[in-house]
Amino acid sequence: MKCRLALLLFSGLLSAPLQASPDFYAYVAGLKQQALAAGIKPETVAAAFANIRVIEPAIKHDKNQPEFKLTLDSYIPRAVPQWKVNQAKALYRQHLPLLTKIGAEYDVQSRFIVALWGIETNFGKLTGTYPLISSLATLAWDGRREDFFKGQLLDALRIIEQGHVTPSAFKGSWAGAMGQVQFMPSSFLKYAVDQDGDGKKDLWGNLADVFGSAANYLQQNGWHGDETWGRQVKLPEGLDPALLGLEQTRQLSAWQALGVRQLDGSPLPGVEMQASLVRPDDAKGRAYLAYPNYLVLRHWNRSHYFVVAVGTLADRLVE
Ligand SMILES: [Ca+2]
Repeated sequence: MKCRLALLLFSGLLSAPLQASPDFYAYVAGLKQQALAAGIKPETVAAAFANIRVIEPAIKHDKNQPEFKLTLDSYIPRAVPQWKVNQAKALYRQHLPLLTKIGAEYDVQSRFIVALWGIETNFGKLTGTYPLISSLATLAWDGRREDFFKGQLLDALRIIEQGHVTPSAFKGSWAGAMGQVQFMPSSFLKYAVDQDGDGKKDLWGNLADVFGSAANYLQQNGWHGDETWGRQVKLPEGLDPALLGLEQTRQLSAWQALGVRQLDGSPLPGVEMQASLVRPDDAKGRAYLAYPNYLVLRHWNRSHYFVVAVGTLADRLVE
């Protein structure tokens, strides 16, 4: 009990800097100096940091552990509910000419663009309302991943400097993800495109830029436009668990020979394709064959849950 009390007191001490905002402003003064030293113009730094403040929810979220463990069985129906599938279908039809053009240009099936858009921000509805410079400065100051967020902050300043967005409209998630497909600033600089050619990469308000940037991200990370992402499969009784994992791949015919089947029990597709076998939850959890595009989606977000949600929505919207 004593030990527990000490821990509580200690964690109380740890949260004390939240109130001590002078520390934050001293830290921000240092950030500004580093930005200037990195070549960001003084007027950009002045404008970007004009209303800087601590974003307490960013610290809270960053430390928060999920309260209970989800499994794919409980998560996927929440992440890909029927209403979202319906909406994806309607928006896919609505934007088909633009999506078809962009899909062809980047050699990416446009259903994956719509799926990423739907999973990331509910088709542009939830892009985040936190002022990005303040969120990133808060997370750098908080210190758990200081170097990472400092790097993202410098990239965010470069985005402002390039004139894609005004500092006051520069908003995102508490973690610094921006716009309708939630790029971190470093991804924005690497992969965002000005698809409609108006001189701005507007991932907040311009759908051509949003779709083009998502497609460009996938293409630049090795997307195979003639392959799907993966599929849920049924494993045979007693399959050697050593066969699981993304680090090993086999031809579909080899998985077929090992007894792996489509979920309905039918044979795997008779095409030559490399695949890994993954089972992100426990031995009773869902199993998937992961094709090379699965790895591209994991580059976007390392969570298997994210990848399976995007893949599932992409499949269901063309059902
Ligand atoms: Ca544009």
